[in-house]
Amino acid sequence: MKKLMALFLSVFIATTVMAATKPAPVAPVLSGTMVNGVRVITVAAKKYEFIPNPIVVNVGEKVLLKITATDVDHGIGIKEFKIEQKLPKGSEQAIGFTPDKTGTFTINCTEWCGLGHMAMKGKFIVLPVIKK
Ligand SMILES: [Cu+2]
Repeated sequence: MKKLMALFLSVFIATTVMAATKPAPVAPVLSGTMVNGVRVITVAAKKYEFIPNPIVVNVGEKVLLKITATDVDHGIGIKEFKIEQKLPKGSEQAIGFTPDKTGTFTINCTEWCGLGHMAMKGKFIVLPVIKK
């Protein structure tokens, strides 16, 4: 009986320690800065990525992406929000919209930009409004 108690206790301690050391889930950090109620996010498109990645916003807030292709021509597409914009090299393009649904969406490059074009993707994360 003592052995059983010892076993039970050691299992209990082990699971408690494991639970305590398990890293807490990291909440995504919102991108950009708020300017007069608009979330303004400066984005760079370059072979073969979008920076920052992911781009994180809140649902229902106005978003302004100020996006520049820095090396060659690129494009940005987020089909769930009907966004498709050519990004001529070196020319900042402003894209404003208000995300109306939550989730994780794929950002695609929409202009052929080289061998890595098909893999040039980013994540666009729309967070739900957290009720307090
Ligand atoms: Cu491309």
